[in-house]
Amino acid sequence: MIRITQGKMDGTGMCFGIVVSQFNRLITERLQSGAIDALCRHGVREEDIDVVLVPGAFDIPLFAKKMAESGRYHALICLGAVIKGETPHFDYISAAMTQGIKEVMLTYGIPVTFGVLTTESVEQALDRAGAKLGNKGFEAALSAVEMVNALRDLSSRA
Ligand code: INI
Repeated sequence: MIRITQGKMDGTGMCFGIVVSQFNRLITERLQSGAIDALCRHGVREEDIDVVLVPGAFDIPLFAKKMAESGRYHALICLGAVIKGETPHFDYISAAMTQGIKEVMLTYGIPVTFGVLTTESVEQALDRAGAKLGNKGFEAALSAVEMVNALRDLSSRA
């Protein structure tokens, strides 16, 4: 029989850390609200959500690492907005941040989801932070809940 593992969308009893960049705060505060909304709608209690504000997207991996090290969180959610039109070092910041977030996830073995927008313009970022194209913060939080449950399911079968 084929065994299919898919995480449930139920965050009851789980604890989440959210690392949010303050750069482009108009956008990241919307991602943050989206993520908190997603968690609360899926059974997570407000007291089980910790938000850490960092200066910019480049700084996210260090704080994600510290939070993962603490052992307190079932998953972490990383939120930010790097906008190409505003920074000549867009590629460096995006690459370092992406790689850093991935490293934390694989080192600590907990889901560290990626809700960092990398866009050409502020308009594109706003579209993905609750306007025309959904809210990537909400999606990153949902993915975190789903992955925690999928990992549990997988380890219960091993
Ligand atoms: N940080 C961002 O999150 N988004 C940006 O668009 C951005 N730009 O444009 O430079 C940005 N820079 C700051 C960077 O992430 C760090 O906070 C800074 O270099 C200090 O480490």
